Amino acid sequence: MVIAGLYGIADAGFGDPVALGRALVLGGARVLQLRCKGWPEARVAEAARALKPCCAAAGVALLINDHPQLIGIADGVHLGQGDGPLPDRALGLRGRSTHDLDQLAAAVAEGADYVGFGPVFGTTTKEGALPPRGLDALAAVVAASTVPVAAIGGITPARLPAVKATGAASWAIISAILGAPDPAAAARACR
Ligand code: TZP
Ligand code: MG
Repeated sequence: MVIAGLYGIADAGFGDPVALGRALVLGGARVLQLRCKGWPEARVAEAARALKPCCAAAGVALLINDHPQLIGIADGVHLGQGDGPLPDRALGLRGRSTHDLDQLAAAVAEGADYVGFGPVFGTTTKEGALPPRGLDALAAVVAASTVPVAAIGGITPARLPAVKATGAASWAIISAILGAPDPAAAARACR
């Protein structure tokens, strides 16, 4: 499984993450992250188990945000800067959020399979998000990275051509898809 194309995020802040995740897969996401901020781990595990068959059938990599110990029930995990060490490579894909070139270098050195980079543009979805990094910083990270880069933060269909032009392997989008009346249709517009 690879990190490429639309990276959908089933964010429980926007509704039932299982229903949202299925809509994202239907809409052509190639990677799906389950993001349930503040949920107890058992409930996150239950949602991941519910999403796994649909992701497996579509060949979509299912990644769990914030819960490295759940890696075995998905295809991998996505961890932020403060989420501790990456689990063993043999257990699945391990992604790390990064915000600058130093964090990129550290993530590559620790063996991350891919990195997230952002916020590229302003976002209201992530609490405490750093100021926008911009397209030039994204392009610099893409050029320096030896692993796939998933751009994140404020990405919309209108901004997608400029994001793709940086060479980013993947683009993660939350509000422009999950805030739309028909998330599957919105996802199709972001492939
Ligand atoms: N990490 C950096 S920005 C962000 C996260 C989780 C939120 C992205 O959401 P949106 O709505 O696509 O800006
Ligand atoms: Mg985290």
